[in-house]
Amino acid sequence: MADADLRAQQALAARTVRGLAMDAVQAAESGHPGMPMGMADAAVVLFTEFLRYDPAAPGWPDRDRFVLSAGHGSMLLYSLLHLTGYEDMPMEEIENFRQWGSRTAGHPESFLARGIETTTGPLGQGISNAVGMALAEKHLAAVFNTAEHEVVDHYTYVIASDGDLMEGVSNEASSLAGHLRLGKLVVLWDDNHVSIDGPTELAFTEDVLGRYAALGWHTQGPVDGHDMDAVAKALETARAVSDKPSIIACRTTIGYGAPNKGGTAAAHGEPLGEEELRKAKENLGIPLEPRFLVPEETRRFMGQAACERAASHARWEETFAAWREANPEKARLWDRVHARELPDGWDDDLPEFEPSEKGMATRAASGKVLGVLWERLPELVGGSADLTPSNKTRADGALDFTDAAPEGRYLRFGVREHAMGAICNGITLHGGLRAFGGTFLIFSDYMKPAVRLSALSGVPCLWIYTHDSIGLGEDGPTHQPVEQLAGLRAIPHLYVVRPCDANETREAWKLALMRTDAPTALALTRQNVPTLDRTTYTSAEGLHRGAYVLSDCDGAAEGQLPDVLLLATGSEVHLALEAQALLEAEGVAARVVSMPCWERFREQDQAYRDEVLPPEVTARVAVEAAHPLGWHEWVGAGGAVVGLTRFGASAPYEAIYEHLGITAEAVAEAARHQLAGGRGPVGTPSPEPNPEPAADEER
Ligand SMILES: Cc1ncc(C[n+]2csc(CCOP(=O)(O)OP(=O)(O)O)c2C)c(N)n1
Repeated sequence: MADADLRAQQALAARTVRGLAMDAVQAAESGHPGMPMGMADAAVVLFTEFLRYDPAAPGWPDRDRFVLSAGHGSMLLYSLLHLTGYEDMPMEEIENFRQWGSRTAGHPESFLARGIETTTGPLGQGISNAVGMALAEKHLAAVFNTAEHEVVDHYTYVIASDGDLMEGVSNEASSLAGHLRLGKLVVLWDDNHVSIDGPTELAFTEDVLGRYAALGWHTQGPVDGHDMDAVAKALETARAVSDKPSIIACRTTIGYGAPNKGGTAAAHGEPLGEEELRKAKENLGIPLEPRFLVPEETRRFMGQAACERAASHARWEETFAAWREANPEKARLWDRVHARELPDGWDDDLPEFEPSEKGMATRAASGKVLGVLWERLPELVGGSADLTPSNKTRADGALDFTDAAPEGRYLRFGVREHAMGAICNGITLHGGLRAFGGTFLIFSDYMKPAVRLSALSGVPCLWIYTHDSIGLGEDGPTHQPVEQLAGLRAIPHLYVVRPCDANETREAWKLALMRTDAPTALALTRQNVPTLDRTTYTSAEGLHRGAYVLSDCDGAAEGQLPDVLLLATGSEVHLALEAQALLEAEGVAARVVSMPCWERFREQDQAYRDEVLPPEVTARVAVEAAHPLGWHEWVGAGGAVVGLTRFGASAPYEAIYEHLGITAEAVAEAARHQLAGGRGPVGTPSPEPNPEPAADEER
């Protein structure tokens, strides 16, 4: 197609996108027309000249990735997926924008329609996911490409808004992308000078491109985002820069075409209104009726463009077939990791930990298990947010991923928890890899939005959280999680696993790896905990059912029910066992239930749950060095929870446990109270107010 013709067709397509966005938002009576109208020109150039994709094979592994980081502009993505012929995006979906059961949710959801690479909407996440995708590409290229055949060679393109670039997480991720020289990452920044509150000059006046240059990026612009030649030229330049990620500032007008609302915050997040919509259509040369108009010419052009873009898929299939033929071993690995399957024997002979009273920290056990898995599972990539020695996330001899050694799998995230979360999501979403990220449990708060998105969109990352309680000791209350377990447990689809000893930790890793459609968080101790003798206690494999009877009362074999149930997770399981012994000496029959993963236990059938927690036994005590929130689901309204309703303290951990009343005696006392018909928590300290600040003269 001659250049002038191409531009004319692209302009018509961009106009169609604007029309669809306006109409869909108007029909839904909610949504964001401004961003799709503003970025339609640049996006059409990207989709018709640069992006490599195949609507007939949305999961083609070597496709370019396109991330709409500014997820509120979802109609931009939906329109393009529709116009290029993605099966999941027929016209009914466009017409049902934001309606119950549609694939066209308010913000793009990766699990609702093929072609949506990642769930976006929380600003800053998409661009940070894209860093993970670009990283994954670079690593997989190093692993799978050969001198003869390139089977991994694609770009990651992003459309990001001002809001994306205001969010801290994008800076963290962009900083790492610059450091790692992710040259195939290209960001189109919708530099429209408008956000919700009004002009960006209210709050965002920094030199964004200067900042990105300082982060090690190649920068261009501002270019006129409505000048298709300029956008195309900038994209070409960006692609040619192979040693730095690129950002192109595209100056656009939000709500382009709307005579009154265009260029203002009023176009951002609400329907234009019938009057303004009519005028905008007049302005743009779009017939007012029918709504959702797609001119035949545009449908043909976009279909044709998609076909041309997909030609690279056909070529790739040829290369891929030749590569497979020449590299059967690599091909086997490729098939396995892309299917998210584990290799035969992957869990044979994982470390078995000898019983020991001294025991070991569960973080240490985790490190040992990971050390073995690391060798067996080349799809595992991950690291820590600068706490590698503490988190035990690095296998001996693991190679760091760097620009010079992209075959490395160990990721040095730096002190960037939030970006770590989003990058791990991007890596795992990319396909072919499973990512993990480690930090202290307390700093799960610093990355919670990414953890939430991993759960929402079914991304099977592993979150490795060590230093999981007051048991970390002297670092004090700033570092001691109290409310974090409850917060994480409240995230739907996330498994939160808090193993009680080294062998449960091994099983926790297995559980997490076998879970391929949702994430798992491991909560691990800093301090040593005994390694239980599994000839005395039941097998650690019970962990796979979420909760299990670890130690029953005498007479259980003859069918005797316990008088009281003692429920615990992690390090406090050992307190429950001690309390069991105290009670037994008094003639009280207590059962200890280890409950490492509540979510998993909830999924068991009622019969198993009743077997572990017999409904007849209502005297129940839970112990966990954390906020009691949630435990009443298991102990019942009248049950007791020995937990923490205050912040921790700075001291050797044994002293903290003692002072805060998380002890075996407190558990036993609560059990006695329960058996005497008492209700609720006895033996736990009541919440303490924060200490009064010292008077000035005392400071
Ligand atoms: C983390 C996060 N905070 C707040 C919001 C709500 N929100 C949606 S868009 C937006 C800002 C809009 O400005 P901009 O990013 O420039 O988008 P534009 O108006 O140009 O479409 C905000 C605050 C969000 N989606 N994510």
